[in-house]
Amino acid sequence: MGEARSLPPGQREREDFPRFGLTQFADRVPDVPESWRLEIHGDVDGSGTLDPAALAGVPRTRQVSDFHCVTTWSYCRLRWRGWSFRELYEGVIAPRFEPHRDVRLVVFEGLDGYCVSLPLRDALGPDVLLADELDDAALSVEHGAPLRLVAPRHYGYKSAKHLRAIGLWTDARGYRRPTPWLMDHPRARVDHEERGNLLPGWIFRYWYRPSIDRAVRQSRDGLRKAGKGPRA
Ligand SMILES: Nc1nc2c(c(=O)[nH]1)N[C@H]1C(S)=C(S)[C@@H](COP(=O)(O)O)O[C@H]1N2
Ligand SMILES: [Mo]
Repeated sequence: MGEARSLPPGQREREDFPRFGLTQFADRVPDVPESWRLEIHGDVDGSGTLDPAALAGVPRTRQVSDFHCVTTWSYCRLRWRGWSFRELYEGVIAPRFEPHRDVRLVVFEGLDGYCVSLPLRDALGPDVLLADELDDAALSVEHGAPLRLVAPRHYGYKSAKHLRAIGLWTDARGYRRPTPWLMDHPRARVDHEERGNLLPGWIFRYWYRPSIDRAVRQSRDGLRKAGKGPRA
């Protein structure tokens, strides 16, 4: 056994990093394009898309971070590579797309139809990345190719995979939540155990834990049925 690690409240370390998600997304494995393209829309004056060439002036960055799913499993020391969302926002998105001054919500939209929001102040946090590499390899489809969000201080459901668009909004009208309101905390901070709304966070532990094995199986079967993995 390795040295004892302190995990956030209610979390348990897993030995593997499974493909994971809501059951309704298990079978929606997107066809991964050769290269990514991100539509930027919402309460912005500019319009259009970003691609890797548009990020040429933004330095690439590496980050080692732990990943905490709201269902209570954690996987430690993932090695991501990509771009800091803050640097991308300040260096490219803000000057090019001119978000309205009172934009406060960022909506991340996936090729599989998944959609999740973070307050802009959280998305601009120091360790939020758009990642295209994991553990020194191109991001695989199971973990969100071609490009995904990595927001380690927030539960995993905020780290949208397979990004296709980012919405910048002054309010929540551009947001269709992926789950019932009860399960979608606006911030979902791991160290505050913000697992959901209304009830204290720890109550959700006992509700989520029994669902993990089944969700892992369904996610794995979804990949198989799509003929896309998992990697050996
Ligand atoms: N596009 C998309 N992003 C998603 C999901 C999803 O189903 N689709 N599931 C979320 C959930 S609940 C978790 S825990 C993580 C899982 O990331 P992984 O599959 O790389 O382990 O992705 C999050 N981002
Ligand atoms: Mo999750």
